Amino acid sequence: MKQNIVEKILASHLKEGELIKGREIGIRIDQTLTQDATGTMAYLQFEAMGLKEIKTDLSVSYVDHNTVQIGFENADDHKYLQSVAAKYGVVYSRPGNGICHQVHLERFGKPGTTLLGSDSHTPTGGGIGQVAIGAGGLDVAVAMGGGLFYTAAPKVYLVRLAGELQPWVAAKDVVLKMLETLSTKGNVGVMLEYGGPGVKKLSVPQRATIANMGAEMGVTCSVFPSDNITKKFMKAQGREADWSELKADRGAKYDRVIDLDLSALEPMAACPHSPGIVKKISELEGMAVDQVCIGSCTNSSFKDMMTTAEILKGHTVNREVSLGIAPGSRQVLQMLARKGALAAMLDSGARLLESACGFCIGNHFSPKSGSVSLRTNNRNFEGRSGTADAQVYLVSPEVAAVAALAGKFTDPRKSGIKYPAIKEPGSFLVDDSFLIKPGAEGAATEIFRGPNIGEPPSNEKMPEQLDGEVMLVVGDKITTDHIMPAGARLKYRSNVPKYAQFVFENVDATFSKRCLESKAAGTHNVIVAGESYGQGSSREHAAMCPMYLGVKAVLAKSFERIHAANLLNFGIAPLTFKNPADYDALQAGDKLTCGDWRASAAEGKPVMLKNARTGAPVECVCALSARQRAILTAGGLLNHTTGK
Ligand code: MIC
Ligand code: SF4
Repeated sequence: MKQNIVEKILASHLKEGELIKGREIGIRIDQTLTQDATGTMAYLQFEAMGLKEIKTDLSVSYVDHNTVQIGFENADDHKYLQSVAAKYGVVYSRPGNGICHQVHLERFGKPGTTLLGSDSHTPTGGGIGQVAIGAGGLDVAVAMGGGLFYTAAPKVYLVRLAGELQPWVAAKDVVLKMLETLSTKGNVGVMLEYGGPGVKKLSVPQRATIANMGAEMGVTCSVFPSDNITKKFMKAQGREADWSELKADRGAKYDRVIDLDLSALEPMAACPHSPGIVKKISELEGMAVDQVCIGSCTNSSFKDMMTTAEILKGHTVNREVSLGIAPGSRQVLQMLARKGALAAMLDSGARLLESACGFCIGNHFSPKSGSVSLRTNNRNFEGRSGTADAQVYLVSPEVAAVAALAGKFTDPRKSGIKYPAIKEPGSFLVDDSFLIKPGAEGAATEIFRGPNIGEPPSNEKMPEQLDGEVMLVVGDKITTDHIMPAGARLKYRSNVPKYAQFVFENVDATFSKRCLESKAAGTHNVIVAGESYGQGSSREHAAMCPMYLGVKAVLAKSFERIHAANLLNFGIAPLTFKNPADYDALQAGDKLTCGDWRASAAEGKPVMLKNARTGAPVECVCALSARQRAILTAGGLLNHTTGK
């Protein structure tokens, strides 16, 4: 049978189930990655499951999110992560080594393998030919211990690229065009495969930028072929031995084909407050800009940074603009320093930021009130920058750098600046001294637990009956940033009772307190939502903290993949309305009951709720596999695994 790339990788990793669209499959995971903001809890759960060592080919623990280190909390987490990595056989990437996805692409990504990461942008690895998937920390902990990763066998869409990017048009514009085509919702269960002659015109980092922002479309992953360009990149990283060819069979089938002519694209921006609101730069020209941030896991490769430096060289950043630049990895930073590019950036007036997530997650460099901020990262959700009323636009480094000089949105093709046609280097500077490989001490390593390191929270079994109350009704496209804010709150990731105080903080600041009171009174808390609930980040805290607050169910018109899986993992029922119009009939404060709550879930029957205020039934679907039903009724994956 002719296979596409996705089918080839999935088939060679399939351990349970069949590759029949929509059916649950269990696949073997070759590599895992964690980052500190999700990783600390992932390793605490790894320990709680009683696992003794990792069983993957490679697991890496990165520290890149919480590097601001105000107070002791972040540093406590870092030390915990370092010690736990040494104990269980995980490679530890020290703070300062760079952003997980950028470093993984440079040093570890391997074509044809599977990568599971506790970060929604793990699909960046698709740029090097990996089926790279984002998941909650608990799923990653299970995979580290040798367990399978379960997901629905996907629909595969081919994105057939033709032509070639024109000067000033970037990989970011390709993925913004894709977002315009597919939007940010309705793509659950889809994997994208890029192909066609245009692929040959894209470097590995450009492919990685495109794969990275597949996360914003809600697709499970995006995969590129592994070809000579991939081989050259890996050779330049001193890793030619890890290369293998990967291509679709001629005549392979796809569920949908999307044609995209690279030559026809032009510079674009995603406008506030969604990556899916895409406009051409020519439509935004002239709008004043207050802040520009260049970096993040989407656009911080060597070429992105060299291009930025070349544009800035010999010019001065507009005095009304604050420009921050965060090279994606220590490798990139060291190379910029050696090439003199760092000097060009500093001379122009740029502020150099750490090689970390930083501005992207809003834990520093927040813009001023009501400002316009141009950023090269992947998400512009309201408030994510740390400033509630900032207007964040997502653009390529080329557009960002030109705007930083002009002080306003400028079509770079008309800027008068010479286009910097930077080439990929023939060899990268390889210095792995910030990667600590597990040593001989292994199991004997003592784990460091500072006062910021808590216990993973536990949950009761699913109650037999639901005695529920609607605590909050929210609309469509609620992101995990709405549910569980990051930014200044990030440092509480290892302390669930504290972090839980901030659930829905910017939507309804009373939510957490009300939930705790109602939980104490024995009521089961319920959230009601519209379409595409749980977009964005993979943070399992957006399920774990609501679990701690006594939330037992989320009723929504539809869910995003990672969040739905996280809800299950923490024993919260993700229910979809049989009749979406029932959403309109529900109000906060409504009492919802169900006599055979656990039994219906256990048997996979429709869940019939009763609204005490109206007397009306609310029929919900809980479409789960037998394995998922067992997890839900056990009160979550930790209980299910440990047999509690
Ligand atoms: C993000 O970009 O939102 C994050 C922060 O990287 C998250 C992970 C987290 O919340 O720790 C993600 O994308 O999964
Ligand atoms: Fe870090 Fe931002 Fe990438 Fe998330 S999207 S991993 S916060 S750089």
